[in-house]
Amino acid sequence: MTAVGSLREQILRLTAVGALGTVDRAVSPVHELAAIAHKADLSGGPALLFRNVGKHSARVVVGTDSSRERVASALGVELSKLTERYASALTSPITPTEISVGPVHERVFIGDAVDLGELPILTHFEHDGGPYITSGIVTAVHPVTGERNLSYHRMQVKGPRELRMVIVPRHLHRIYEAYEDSNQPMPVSIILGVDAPLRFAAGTSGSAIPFGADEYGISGGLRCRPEELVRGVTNDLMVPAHAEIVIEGHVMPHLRGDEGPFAEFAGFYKGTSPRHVVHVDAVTHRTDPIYQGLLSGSMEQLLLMGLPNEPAMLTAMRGGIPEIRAINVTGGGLNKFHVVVALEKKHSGDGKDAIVAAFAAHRDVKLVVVVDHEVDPFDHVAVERAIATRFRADEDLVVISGGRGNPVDTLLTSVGTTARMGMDATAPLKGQTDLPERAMIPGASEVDLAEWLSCSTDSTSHDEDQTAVDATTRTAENTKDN
Ligand SMILES: Cc1cc2nc3c(=O)[nH]c(=O)nc-3n(C[C@H](O)[C@H](O)[C@H](O)COP(=O)(O)O)c2cc1C
Ligand SMILES: [Mn+2]
Repeated sequence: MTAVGSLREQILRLTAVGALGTVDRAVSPVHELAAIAHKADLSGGPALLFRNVGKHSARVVVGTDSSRERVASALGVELSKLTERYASALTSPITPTEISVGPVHERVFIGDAVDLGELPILTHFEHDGGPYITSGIVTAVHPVTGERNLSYHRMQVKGPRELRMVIVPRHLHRIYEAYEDSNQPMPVSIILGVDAPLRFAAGTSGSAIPFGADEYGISGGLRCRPEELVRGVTNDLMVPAHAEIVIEGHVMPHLRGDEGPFAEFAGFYKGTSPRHVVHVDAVTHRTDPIYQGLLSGSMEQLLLMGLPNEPAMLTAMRGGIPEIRAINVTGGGLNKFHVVVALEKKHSGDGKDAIVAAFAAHRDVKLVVVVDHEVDPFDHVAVERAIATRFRADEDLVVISGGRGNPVDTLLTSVGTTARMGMDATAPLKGQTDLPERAMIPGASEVDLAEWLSCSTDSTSHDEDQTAVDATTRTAENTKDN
């Protein structure tokens, strides 16, 4: 299967596999929609398409990228190949093509015709300062070098044509500084309503790609064909032709205004602080636009933020330790702080070195668990079992204190430092072990259960059916006990 080509195609694909729920009842964009989305997110529910949101004609979709399965399906890859596809998009990006017209320009509002209040921009948490654009991808170009960037920035709506934007020191900030140095406003386009390849490309951070590496090339690499871009109506920035909505504007130099409060991804409020000020010049959208919502701290946000770290870390770690087979930056660790590493151990020191490599590969990592390569790092029970049977805290635990922590971590010291922990849950190498041999049943791994079960062919009697059911139940119970 090939990758989808737009948010609409992704919604169709979700529908086809029964992973889309539609909501026709009237829903308020203030808290109510977020509450429903939150419930679906917590319970592993479907992506949701809301067709009747407040006074708005636009529909709202949330949760299109809430799980690895959904992302793999949108990209048209096997789940087990997701990280590898991403890694190859990073090393072999595909240059975008520029086309002259695209559906994102079916409706155009310029200057005083713009009213951000027309869009169903959501208010999420109880004490959030008001409506926030949380899934907007911001593109800008460096005024001197011409290098382009795509990144996410939350934006608080402050008026019909005004936003406050949070720009922490990364690539967009570097571009902004160049404009500010010459006292010029920075033109930006804010892209809303795109599919998984674009969303995950925009989430690729500077630790994975240097400044100047074009995120549109990565989205092309993720979908295995070039991104199609159209030029803005009030600026020269290129935007995806098939996006649902684009907001064009400029970020003022030497001007800051209040932004906040806002519930950040770790689930705590960030108070009010001075942030960048955006003036909006135009809004363009498809005839019948779909606004893409995103709940702070949801599985979807954590995945958008965290999944891009996986290929980057994998590539960095393999540079030093080629025996690293797979990694899982886990959902429970907010897709950021915890990593399970599957290692084909060749030397007694490999486990500890893999811990060091993981800390070096990403500064946010606080917990590393290293397991042997036959343990699936995505199988939580198998990982815990490896800890139970192959990890002894007095020898296999590494604790490093005093490193830089992530600012959203509420447990940082007064000078912003954190502690890191590594657990080497690999078995000692053969010949150096006094671990007892693992009990095996000859032939067990080759058994295909279906071949052995007597099941409902026409000739089987009811009694035989019942025996098969009993046997199945017993087998299932035995598996559970183990
Ligand atoms: C949903 C989401 C929201 C984010 N919000 C912000 C934000 O408000 N401000 C910010 O500077 N970074 C934010 N980030 C992080 C950056 O957008 C992200 O790290 C991006 O990959 C940085 O790209 P860059 O390396 O090109 O600068 C957010 C990321 C995600 C996934
Ligand atoms: Mn970048």
